[in-house]
Amino acid sequence: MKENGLQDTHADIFELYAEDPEKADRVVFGREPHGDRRGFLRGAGLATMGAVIGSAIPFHRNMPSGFIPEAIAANPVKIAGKDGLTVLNDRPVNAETPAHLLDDEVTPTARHFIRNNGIVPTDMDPAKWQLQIDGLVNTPMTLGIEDLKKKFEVVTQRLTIECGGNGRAFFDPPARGNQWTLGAVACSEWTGVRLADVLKAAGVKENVVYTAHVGADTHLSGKEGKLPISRGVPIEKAMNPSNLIAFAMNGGTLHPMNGAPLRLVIPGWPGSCSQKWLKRIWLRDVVHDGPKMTGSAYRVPDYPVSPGEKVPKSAMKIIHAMPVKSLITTPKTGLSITGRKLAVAGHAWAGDNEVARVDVSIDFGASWQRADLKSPANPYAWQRWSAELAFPEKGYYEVWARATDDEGTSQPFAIAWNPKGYLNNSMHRISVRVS
Ligand SMILES: Nc1nc2c(c(=O)[nH]1)N[C@H]1C(S)=C(S)[C@@H](COP(=O)(O)O)O[C@H]1N2
Ligand SMILES: [Mo]
Repeated sequence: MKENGLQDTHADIFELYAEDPEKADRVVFGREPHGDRRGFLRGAGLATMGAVIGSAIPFHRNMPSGFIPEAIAANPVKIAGKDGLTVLNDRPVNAETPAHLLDDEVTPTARHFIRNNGIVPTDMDPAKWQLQIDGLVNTPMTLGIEDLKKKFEVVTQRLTIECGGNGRAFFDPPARGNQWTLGAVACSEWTGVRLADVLKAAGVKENVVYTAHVGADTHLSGKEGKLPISRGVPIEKAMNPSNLIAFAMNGGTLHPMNGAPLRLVIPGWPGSCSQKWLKRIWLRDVVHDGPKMTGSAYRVPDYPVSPGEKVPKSAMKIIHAMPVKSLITTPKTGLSITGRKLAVAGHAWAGDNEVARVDVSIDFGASWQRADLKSPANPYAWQRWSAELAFPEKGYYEVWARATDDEGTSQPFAIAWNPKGYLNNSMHRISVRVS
């Protein structure tokens, strides 16, 4: 087991073969732009396959396109304490959860996605952990986890965290960054103290406009003192009573990859606001300018752009709330059924808003059927929806789901393209064959 929790190098290709052989095939074998036949293993693909296998492949010309070498098939990547996640990268570790494994109302720790920007800290001892609250406060504080539990009310909440880049893989033209498909989202049950209570105890000065969050992870370059990511939120958002400084996840300790032993959970906004391995909250009188706060990171154009359009930096504004979105978590896409009826279900969430309705379609959006929708367990918990479908005859169908928030905003069919691949809340669809 390597220090980062992965049991294998070249995790991306291994996992790609395990989860999406066709995509792996394209990556390794190269795509033939014309004709139905893919190329032979060659060039970069051959080198990659060789590196993964750990040696040259003398008879590589005989390997059929799409072939999964046994050495790869027999070696799926495992992250300790995680189950069924698709690993996108191993340095830093990034892994998402297939939609059908997100069916639980409360996402189990083993299924909570991982988005790391740097190297996970090695020392996560909760007994020694200290959180510093400083900057523009009346009383700077240093608090251990036991201090937090003693001094403040401990609360448990189901809170949705979604990466700002979830859905980036569907961008055309593509956007650089982790190619998340659907599963960089989760709603675990978090236990901790309210960020607002801690800030009030420290005494927020009049001139504070933004928080700045610092974690204990280190930069990929290994440069000392260089932070991989340090984001913040406007003080008004920071004071929302749903934000937690969390020391427990689903009734247990935080998973090491999800920020053990202490993290922020700022639901409804990009996951990047929820600093893991939390060491310091610094209150500032300017918009925080830490790594991934400036330039075009976590920013979208302040006007609609066409796909591929160049956007001046000055027009890129910081993302606040995440948009309304839903997932179909049951059944898994690609299902074949013999009857005419099918139960479908999933979750919906809407940034700082509540979801008001979910509709489903089996005819490519020509008509819609209203789904049953539950109220959230608490603010910022995703909401369970379900529907009973009846297919008129045999054939190929797609089930589409569309959530609408309490301001009347619905999920679009098309992606609102932006240069960095954020906020893809286009409708989720699954395929169903009825025979
Ligand atoms: N210290 C630290 N906090 C972090 C990150 C990180 O790389 N380092 N990644 C952020 C991003 S971009 C996201 S989407 C969430 C993901 O939380 P998770 O890995 O627990 O799912 O953590 C955020 N907090
Ligand atoms: Mo993220």
